[in-house]
Amino acid sequence: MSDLAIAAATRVLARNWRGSYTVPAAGLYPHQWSWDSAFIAIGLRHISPRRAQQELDTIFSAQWGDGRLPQIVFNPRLDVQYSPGAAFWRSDLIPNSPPVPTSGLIQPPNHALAALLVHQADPEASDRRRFLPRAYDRLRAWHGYLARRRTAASGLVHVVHPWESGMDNSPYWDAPLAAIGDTFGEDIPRPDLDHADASHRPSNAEYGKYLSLAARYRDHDCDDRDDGHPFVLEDPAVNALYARSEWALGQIAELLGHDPAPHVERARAITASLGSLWVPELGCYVARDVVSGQLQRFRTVSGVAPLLIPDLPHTAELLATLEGEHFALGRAALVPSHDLTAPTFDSARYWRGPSWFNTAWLIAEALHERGFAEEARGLASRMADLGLEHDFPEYVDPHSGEPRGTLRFSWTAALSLDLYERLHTRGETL
Ligand code: 9WN
Repeated sequence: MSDLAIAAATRVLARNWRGSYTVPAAGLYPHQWSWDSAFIAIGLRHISPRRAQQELDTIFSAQWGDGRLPQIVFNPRLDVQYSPGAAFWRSDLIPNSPPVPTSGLIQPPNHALAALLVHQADPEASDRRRFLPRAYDRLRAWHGYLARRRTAASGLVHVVHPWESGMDNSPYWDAPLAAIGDTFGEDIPRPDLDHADASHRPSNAEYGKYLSLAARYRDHDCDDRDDGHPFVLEDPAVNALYARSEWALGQIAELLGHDPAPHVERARAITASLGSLWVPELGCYVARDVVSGQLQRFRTVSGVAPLLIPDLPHTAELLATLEGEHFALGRAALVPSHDLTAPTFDSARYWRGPSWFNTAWLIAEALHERGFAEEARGLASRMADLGLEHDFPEYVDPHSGEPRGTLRFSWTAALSLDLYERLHTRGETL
């Protein structure tokens, strides 16, 4: 990446900016997405700390009464361009929903980590606008929701829909979705296929299950009290981000003169609970289907994401898994979303093989934090270059590095920019 590249990434973020938030991609994703906004804020802080704060403030302002941060905040004027949209969710009819139309689902909790990084980019600007105290209240309510409504007896947070994991068609979800009889019928709206190749996207069969699960959750008022809900899964990356974000909340608490101990305790408790998802033969964590009790024995990028957590017992094994034949760190383009050697691997389709820039950023950050400086630097600089080379693609083929999905994707631009700034402008060791 060069100055030219910084300008190109900045242009993508300007093009996708909608006045108070950034859309993930102009055509395919025309609304605000929760974990996208947190990743985008991490890059925006280098362009404008004020805009990065605003990005997070906008998602916070759509917080539900129960503390959840919604997967999507809709722009109702663009409703037909994305499915399922505001008319499907009709969130105004659901108790606890905010005044703006949103989805009832959630996405992974990366927001506290983003809020801390945004604050640190310009503490004075943050203090002037009282960003951190405001964010802390919102984030405590958000994590409170996860603890109260989404934590099972195992001590782990569960997702009730593949979309909540952010890794929508991961092989983790194959068996749990197959066990669900209901589907949405034949008439499945797919406006996404106007913007991306069908072979890069989830199948119609998967969409049928996605829609029927979402409709069921909505029809139970999204209240998390539906004991028969057929999809309840514990995902390693969701829990890793939750734990990492609790560590970040602890740091935020300290900066604000509050007691960090409750956050550190919660982070440690999640880390201990994650032990039940560790599979030694695979050398990584896996997801558990709470309904069937079965571990979903696949190697995915989610299963190596716990490397993000300080004091993790399996750090060395995770690095070995990343560097081995399954993820080929340093040889494959970025970090494949799924095991390169698995029969279920598909180099083009969404979360079943292609490498994504947000997970590459998380792994680079994790390697950096765990002290694997050379590996972190290698991944970070490849990521910054690859984004620019292909006009900031949504994901890439892990063998060839060729672009897949849509282009000018916001988190690709934002996170490439972040790594470039840290490596070259600030001279971080990353
Ligand atoms: C459903 C917006 C989102 C990302 C997800 C990614 C994809 C949506 C979709 O796009 O999911 O939320 O329509 O496919 O899987 O991680 O947040 O970029």
